[in-house]
Amino acid sequence: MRPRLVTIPLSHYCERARWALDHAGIDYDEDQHLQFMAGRVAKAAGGTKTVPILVCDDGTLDSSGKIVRWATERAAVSLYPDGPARAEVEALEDEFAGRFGEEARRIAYD
Ligand SMILES: N[C@@H](CCC(=O)N[C@@H](CS)C(=O)NCC(=O)O)C(=O)O
Repeated sequence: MRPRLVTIPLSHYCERARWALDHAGIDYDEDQHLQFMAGRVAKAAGGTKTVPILVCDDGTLDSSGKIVRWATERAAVSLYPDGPARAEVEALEDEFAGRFGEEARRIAYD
């Protein structure tokens, strides 16, 4: 199955997912929607109301972080360092892409 990435045009989270898939050399179809329509499409595909989501053989990955981790498992060169440094990178990633990133985009949208 060719993966389908549901996105909106202006989104750092969608760009993050695209970047990880491109880095891993994974071919996918981008299914882009206007902001106010994307939530419905994401939910219908089994995700939450946010994008990006990736619909693939492994199911529906409903956050950019899950997509990055899925992509890195398939990449020739990992996106993460080996050893204990990986946990440190993932913690920073979770912090910046978690509440901080969500609040930052809320302010930007408003
Ligand atoms: N933690 C999620 C956040 C995704 C997110 O907040 N996406 C925004 C676009 S940048 C969105 O779908 N907003 C619509 C909404 O919150 O209803 C991720 O990493 O994918």
